[in-house]
Amino acid sequence: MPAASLLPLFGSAAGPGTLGGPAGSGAGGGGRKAAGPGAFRLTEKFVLLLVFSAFITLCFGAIFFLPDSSKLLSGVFFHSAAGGAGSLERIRADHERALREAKETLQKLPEEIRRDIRQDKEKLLQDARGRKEAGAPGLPQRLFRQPVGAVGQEPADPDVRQRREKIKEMMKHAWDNYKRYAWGLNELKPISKQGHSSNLFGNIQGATIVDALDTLYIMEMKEEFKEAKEWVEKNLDFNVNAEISVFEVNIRFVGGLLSAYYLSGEEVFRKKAVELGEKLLPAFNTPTGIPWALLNIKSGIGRNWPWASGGSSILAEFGTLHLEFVHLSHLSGNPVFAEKVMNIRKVLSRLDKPEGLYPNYLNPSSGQWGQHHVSIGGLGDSFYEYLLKAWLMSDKTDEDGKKMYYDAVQAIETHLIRKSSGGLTYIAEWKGGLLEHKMGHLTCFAGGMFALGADGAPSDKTGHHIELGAKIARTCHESYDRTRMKLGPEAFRFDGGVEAIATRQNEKYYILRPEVIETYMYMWRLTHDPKYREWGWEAVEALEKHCRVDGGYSGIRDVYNNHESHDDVQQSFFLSETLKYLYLLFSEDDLLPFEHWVFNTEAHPLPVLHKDDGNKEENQK
Ligand code: DMJ
Repeated sequence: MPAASLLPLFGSAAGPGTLGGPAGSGAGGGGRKAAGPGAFRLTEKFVLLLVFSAFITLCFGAIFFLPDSSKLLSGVFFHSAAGGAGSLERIRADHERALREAKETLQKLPEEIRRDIRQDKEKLLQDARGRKEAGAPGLPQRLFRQPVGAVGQEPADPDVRQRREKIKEMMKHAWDNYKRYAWGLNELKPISKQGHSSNLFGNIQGATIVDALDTLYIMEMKEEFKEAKEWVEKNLDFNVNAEISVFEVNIRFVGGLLSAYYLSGEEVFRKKAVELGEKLLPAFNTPTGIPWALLNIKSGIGRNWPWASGGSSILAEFGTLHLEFVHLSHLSGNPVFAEKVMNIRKVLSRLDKPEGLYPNYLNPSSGQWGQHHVSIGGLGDSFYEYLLKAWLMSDKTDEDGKKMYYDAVQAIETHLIRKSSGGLTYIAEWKGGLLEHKMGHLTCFAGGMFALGADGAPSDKTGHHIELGAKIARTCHESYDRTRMKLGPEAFRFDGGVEAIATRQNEKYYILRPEVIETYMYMWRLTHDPKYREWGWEAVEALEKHCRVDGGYSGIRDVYNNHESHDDVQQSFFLSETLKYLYLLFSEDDLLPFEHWVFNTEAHPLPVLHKDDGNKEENQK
């Protein structure tokens, strides 16, 4: 009963004047006005009793059921009861813990305190997101449509077909031995026939399996693909206490899983890719949002390589997340991934660039460049690659990526690209304005990149970019041809009277790297000049002769030596990149065509997000 309707009755009961006014002046109140308490009739007494007991019930109800009323009661009524000692203990313990935490906080640097606060906030947000999703666990439903070119025709030419078969056989040899001796571990040691673990992946396991998935798929090695998928389903575990390289885990694991999903449509790969992407997010908890190089995926604590100039993050590392993170947003419906990499873009575009060049080191706290070292090889390389490919993957809508790429190429041409007296074009390294006339094996990928970018260059420059690609391909081929084993060294120089030759002992090794073959593949696709297939085949013969061993494929310590000294590592990128690019070099152009796919820097194909497929949003984030 509403309390207001009780009042007139109480007014009457208490006698005139106590609750006077309208209460006593109602139409039905005339007979009671002159009557004393003793004059109540039995029914009236009964009604009054009922009303009174209802009121008492209501008051107690309020005390017990209003929020926090139980605490109030226990404080007021039960304070000195038996539980009191326990709660005092608890209060004391809480107090001591708070004091301890305050002391620890005071010992921290202001920067660490700020970072902790940010991490706590991020965690709260993530928990909130998690709770929101708990109503509908998992990823949004997605209709899988296999992109064009996931499978291709057999090569028409029987010789080409035979060569391609040979490359597939090489893949089988590498895979079978990994399976036999190192199954489930990261890589294979083909001489000692056991597993090899690199600290790049912490204790995440199975790098070779995840890196090889898409190569197995395009080579139609169906049984092997199936067993790899089963391993991923049952064993690939990211809930580990591991400090990992954000870059390596992204390009190999996230990239490998994304490609495997887009080729096969198997949901497990989408789920695992997004799960891993989420684990990488705390790496972005820095004052600028430029991610740490290393991250403990359990604690979410990040740091940079101790050797990096002034605590900097590395250009090629934080600049090589874009393609994968845009796809993670596309597949998860969660914009956070794309936002993180677009912020990297913003930070970079606001910075002054010395001579238009991007130094390899950037401090994630101050947002300032470290040493002014510039390289299109190690520490810089795939940053440039991802600017171009971000534009291509966006179906050519990412205008900022495009502009940054072509401006960078212009600066590279002006300041780094030189011609040797013997006529070889090379890309030097830049150290605070001085050139080091050295080119890394890694830099050789740039031939393919220049050719791939020719199409978007201003119309008078298209041919020039293709030519530049061709010249770099020739130089890199020379670096192979001028060794005894016909495999390229880690770095070669153009000074001290040599051209395209390694002069330092610690630059003479070959670790099954793909970059030169990668450039042959792009040049072949874009020009159909048969010399690129010939050069690719020379590399196959050299790999078979010097790197193939009973237990798989191994790197070589000195490619200028008469005898092989093996380094005893079968790198996972040999299966994901070197063999895949060779296979594509001897395939028809309809397998993974460039209009529909871009390759991440580990050769994992990712589909172009076509505007007309409703992908406009991701492209413009
Ligand atoms: C690969 O992991 C990637 O290509 C990366 O961008 C650079 N180096 C290795 C292979 O050489």
